[in-house]
Amino acid sequence: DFMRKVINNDTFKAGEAITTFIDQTPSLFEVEQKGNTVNHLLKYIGDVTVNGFPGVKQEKKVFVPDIKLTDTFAPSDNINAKKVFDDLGAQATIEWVKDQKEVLLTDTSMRDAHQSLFATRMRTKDMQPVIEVFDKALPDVFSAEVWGGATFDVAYRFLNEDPWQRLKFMREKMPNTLLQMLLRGSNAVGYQNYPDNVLKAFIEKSAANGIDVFRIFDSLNWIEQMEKSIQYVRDTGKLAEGTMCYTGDILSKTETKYTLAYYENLAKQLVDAGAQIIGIKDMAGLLKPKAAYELVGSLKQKVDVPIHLHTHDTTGNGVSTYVAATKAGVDIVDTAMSALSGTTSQPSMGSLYYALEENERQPKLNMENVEKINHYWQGVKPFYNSFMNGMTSPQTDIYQTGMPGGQYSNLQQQAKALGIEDFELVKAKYREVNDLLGDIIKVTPSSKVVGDLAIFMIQNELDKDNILTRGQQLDFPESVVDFFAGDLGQPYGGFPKDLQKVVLKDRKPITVRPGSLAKPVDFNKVKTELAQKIKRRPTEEEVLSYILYPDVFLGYEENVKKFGSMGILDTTTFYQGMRSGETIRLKYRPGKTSIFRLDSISEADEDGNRSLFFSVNGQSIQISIHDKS
Ligand code: 3PY
Ligand code: ZN
Repeated sequence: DFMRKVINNDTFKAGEAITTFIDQTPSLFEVEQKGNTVNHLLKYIGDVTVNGFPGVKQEKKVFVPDIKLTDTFAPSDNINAKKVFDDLGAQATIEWVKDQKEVLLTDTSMRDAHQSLFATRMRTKDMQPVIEVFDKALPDVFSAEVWGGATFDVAYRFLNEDPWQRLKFMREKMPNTLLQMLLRGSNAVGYQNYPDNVLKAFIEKSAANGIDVFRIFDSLNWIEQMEKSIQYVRDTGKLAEGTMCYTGDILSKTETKYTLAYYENLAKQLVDAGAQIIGIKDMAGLLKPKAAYELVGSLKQKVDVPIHLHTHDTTGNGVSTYVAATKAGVDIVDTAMSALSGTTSQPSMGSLYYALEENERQPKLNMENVEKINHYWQGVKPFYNSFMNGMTSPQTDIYQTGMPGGQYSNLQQQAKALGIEDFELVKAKYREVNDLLGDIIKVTPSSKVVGDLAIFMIQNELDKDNILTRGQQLDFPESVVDFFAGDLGQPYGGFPKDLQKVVLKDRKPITVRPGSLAKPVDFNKVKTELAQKIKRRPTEEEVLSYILYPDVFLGYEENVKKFGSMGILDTTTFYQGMRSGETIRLKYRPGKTSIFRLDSISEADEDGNRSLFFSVNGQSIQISIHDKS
């Protein structure tokens, strides 16, 4: 109703709407504003206005009201997980977790939830108000998962943000909450294997910048790919959560591969490797309530470490799964704030709370605070409409497709960008590919292999019957070739040999841990090389980013040079630019607000350039932008 009033408002229709923005605190502001000038901003706004933002529909600029989280929250003096960890260390924290009667929670709103709902596109700016109050509002959670997974590269790639700065900011503002990240074992926060010394340095820097809990998984559940990460985390004194990815169905009579015994065995191997917590990562939401009860119950018997369960609500059964797991003694479960929960994201924190009413294990939560924060997220969500995956109801076919929640919206974007609009077709191919590969664990990056191959097969009209013959003439996507070459490790049950031959052609696959063959990176050499490229001394964190994502990092650097830093822009303008006649207010220096108005846009000249006529605080500025259309 409010939105309709806004849209029908005469001022808005005349293009006079003033887009306001969330107030910045000076600290984030200063970090973000280095080197920003009006011209930088105009260039960025001009570019997005003329050329759009990848994946964003441009026609309609959603007017979003000023969203603020102004509530004050009383400080808590409860003993919580972070306090025990800071005062007494990792082992004491594990004991403390085991002693809690109530089930503990991890809030995934600022990592997995937006990764799974809107392709990881949430900007730090929109998290900031929650970051500022999290410690006070939710002191009794076990942790906040705020970093890692896809958030690292997406920040550089699409948000024009430095993920390390986001982490530093969170650490500074959330001193009383354990910060948790998702680490893809030897693939770190990438899609490929990295040498051991890179992995070690990455873990050390993540720990030093504020990560307390590392959820370590391998996309093929291959223990050898997790041992090093677990060890490196242990060496920092932080918490190593050794994780098994859940696939298949332990309840099914026909399940011969991913059985209860398979998971029990894996959990024991993880504990032997040094894991202090066992994570069950149900990335697709396949763990049915009864299966959760049996799996958690049996793990509680078999290993003496806390069990941390992660699921996605894609099938609609997430809360039931957690209730069953709670009865079986699960120690910690992952939830997101309601507005950012459900479907491909985690189950709702509030829903779980009420589902456990009268249960002695109901989590400790101040629901009034939960609702306030949720209200804020509700306001933020429409900023990201363009990236939503369109799933508005439970998808029980996921029990067959097995596609991770975090992949769903990303693969949809990827397919769309290639002109494949029919996502049902992509899902069907995804299943076919999984069968072809011998039923593998599907989670980043192995899920990307399945997704890439599915899209490739659609594009090349391949199916399971012709791939072995027609495939001989085709170059397969890089991720698929690397997978068959053993670069992601060895899948449980081995590779399908015929297809491996067709994909690899003359390349010989490896059968050992890729990291055991990888040459250590010479950090000093890379640092010199990077310094030459960016013409300044990089930080050690930046050297790591460059090693992980060379092109993405350099692209980000170039954008910062060209456009300055984007933290100042409200999210709607960041993704959609401006419309003729529109005015926005920007605080581009603390205490100083500027009024930007886009007066008009010219037609493109013969070189394809358009002139944009702005007035900034009443002064006319004209800029020229190349129209790429
Ligand atoms: C990631 O690796 O980013 C995931 O969230 C996998 O589920
Ligand atoms: Zn997840």
